[in-house]
Amino acid sequence: MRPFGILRGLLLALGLASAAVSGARAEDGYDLWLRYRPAQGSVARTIAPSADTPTLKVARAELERGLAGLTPATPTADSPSILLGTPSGSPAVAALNLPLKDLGPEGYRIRTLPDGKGNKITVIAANTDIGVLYGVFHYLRLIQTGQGVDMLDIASAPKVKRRLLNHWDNLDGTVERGYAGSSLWDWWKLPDYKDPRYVDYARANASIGINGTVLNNVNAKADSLTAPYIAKAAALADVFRPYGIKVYLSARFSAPIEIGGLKTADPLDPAVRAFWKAKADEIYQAIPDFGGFLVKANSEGQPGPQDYGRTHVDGANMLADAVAPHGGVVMWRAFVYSHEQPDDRAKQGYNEFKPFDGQFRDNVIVQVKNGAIDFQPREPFHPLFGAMPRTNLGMEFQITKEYLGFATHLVYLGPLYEETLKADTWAKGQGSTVAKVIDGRLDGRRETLMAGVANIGTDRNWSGSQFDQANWYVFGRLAWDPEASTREIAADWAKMTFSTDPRFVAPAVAMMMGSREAAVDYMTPLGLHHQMGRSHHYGPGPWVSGGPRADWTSVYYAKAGKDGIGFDRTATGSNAVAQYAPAVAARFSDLKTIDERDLLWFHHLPWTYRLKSGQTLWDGLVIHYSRGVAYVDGMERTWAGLAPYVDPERHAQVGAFLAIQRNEAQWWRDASIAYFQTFSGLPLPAGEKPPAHSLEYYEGLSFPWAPGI
Ligand code: GCV
Repeated sequence: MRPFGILRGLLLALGLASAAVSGARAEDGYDLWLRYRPAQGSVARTIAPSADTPTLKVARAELERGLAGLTPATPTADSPSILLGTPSGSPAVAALNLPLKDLGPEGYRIRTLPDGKGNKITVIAANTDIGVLYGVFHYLRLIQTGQGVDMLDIASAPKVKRRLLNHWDNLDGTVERGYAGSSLWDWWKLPDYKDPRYVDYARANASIGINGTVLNNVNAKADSLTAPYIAKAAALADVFRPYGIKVYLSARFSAPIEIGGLKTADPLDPAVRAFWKAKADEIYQAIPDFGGFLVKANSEGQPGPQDYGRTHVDGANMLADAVAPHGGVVMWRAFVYSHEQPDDRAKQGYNEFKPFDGQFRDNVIVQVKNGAIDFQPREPFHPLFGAMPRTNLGMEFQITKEYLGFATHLVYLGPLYEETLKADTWAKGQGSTVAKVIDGRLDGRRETLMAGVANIGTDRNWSGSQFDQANWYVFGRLAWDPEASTREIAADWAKMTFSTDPRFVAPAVAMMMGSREAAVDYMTPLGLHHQMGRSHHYGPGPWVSGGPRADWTSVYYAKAGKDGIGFDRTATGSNAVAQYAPAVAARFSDLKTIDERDLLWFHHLPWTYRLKSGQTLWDGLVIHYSRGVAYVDGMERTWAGLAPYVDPERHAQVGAFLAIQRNEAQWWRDASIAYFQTFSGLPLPAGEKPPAHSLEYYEGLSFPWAPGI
């Protein structure tokens, strides 16, 4: 053994090798983007006394914690100071007369001023305590990301009112489509035992402006609405309150029968209405700031008003009336489709909801998934955006990666979210973006919502992988400002989570920004969708057919045959294009104007169709699949080169996951090509390797224990 080997052996024996060799301490990702490691060039600061409300206490504690980590030097009498507070709670803040009016209940202003004694004071002020907490996190972020904080004048206010996580967490601790361990909520031990981790959950959410959380799965159990579970939810609400986070619950529509002793859940039945009113009163008694209900009704087997011949409006308005006296809302999901309905699944949400525009109560928000099918790697924006100007429409994104490789694929979802939010609905002419629908500007709506299906669980790293934390992070930042740049957000996240060294940040951000397109390429290029394994949704399954429902198969969507591939949603097919504004419909319909990324979503085309590149559709498909695999190869190499900037523990985990992703990307490519080639009957383009195995091999793979089901 060489001398270094001997030393390394000794260190290994002591469990110190990796940390000592790299100079970085081993980390497991628990601290998320709130690591507060010493920042270069930062100056010690003192914090002026502030009022003692619960939220200001946590704001102050966070600032102390952040500064202690970021600027380890001890402040002296000459150190610049920070003043926190609201004009109503702090005479010192009031005396400054800062312009706060336009910042609303959650916005903040950070301004550096001379302190009159030859030094500087930075004021973090807001109309409410929670605004101050948000300002503190912004201030810390500036230091964490290496930006100067010596002369600040910043004002920020959220553009969306309700910025919510939706947990698909079950009462037994499992998480539907969860890939990060079990549910964080230990329902069994609540309300008596409150896991300290709940506080860290709240801190992390507050740091990115998330202000609400739906605790339980939309495939809900009525038990969540019983007294013992209300008490458990109330205990969580107590923990979250200082952080500005309200608790919401998914409500099972048939609860009046299951826990109310009624024979019906008909929303027009007076006894049913009385049940919900009493239930709302009971919940608000325990949780005075309860946010409201989220409902999945008449979708995928869930009960709903249609079971009684009633409508979504009847159901949603009944619940809305129950929570209205308490200031609550109802988020009613537009994710509805039925296999008994012969029409294209992509059209069904619009068909069911559009006729009700203007009929929902003011405290109902119709919650619409970003696309018309189901969180696919790429979907055109949902046609309901822009189509219901007299209805509050909220966005539902998926943060957990049900269709994007679970926790082990590095796929940064910022570009997916940004693509949807920037999409132009043309509802009121050019520039009527989805972002403007969501933040209420397009139609002058004030009850606004962005919801994200959480990717959080009991894994030490919270999200199943280090890079999946970035998806939670970018969701929160975009909910605050739907027009923010997801590249800049990625850069902030990378700096806070790993290193501010530009030699790390530039390649890491570049890798992240291309990662979603790579996943589209190796999974579902050129507008293909819903090609994954049955039920668990793991890995490729383009051959999935038969079973209980056609709309749960892959063949329903790709429509591959000898004549070609793709779903004709133009006027010659299902005419789903007609659900969009005429300018958008025309663009999608015309092969000359459609962006080829959506090609097979809207068109069924022969294998020999010529793409803009001049390649045939078949060659282009194969090349896209391979390009996706090559990108993952590149990520592996990039990541290997970033070892000097990352602690060994996290570096190794990301590296191992990239190796999994590399193999699975190849599997997606090979299995898809093997299957589609049986229809195209064409050879692979020159230089393309044939699939490693036979089609039968891929079809025979089975994953009964895949997570998240
Ligand atoms: C919570 C998809 C998922 C389901 C999910 C459903 C929904 O179908 O596969 O797990 O159920 O969407 O959003 O309601």
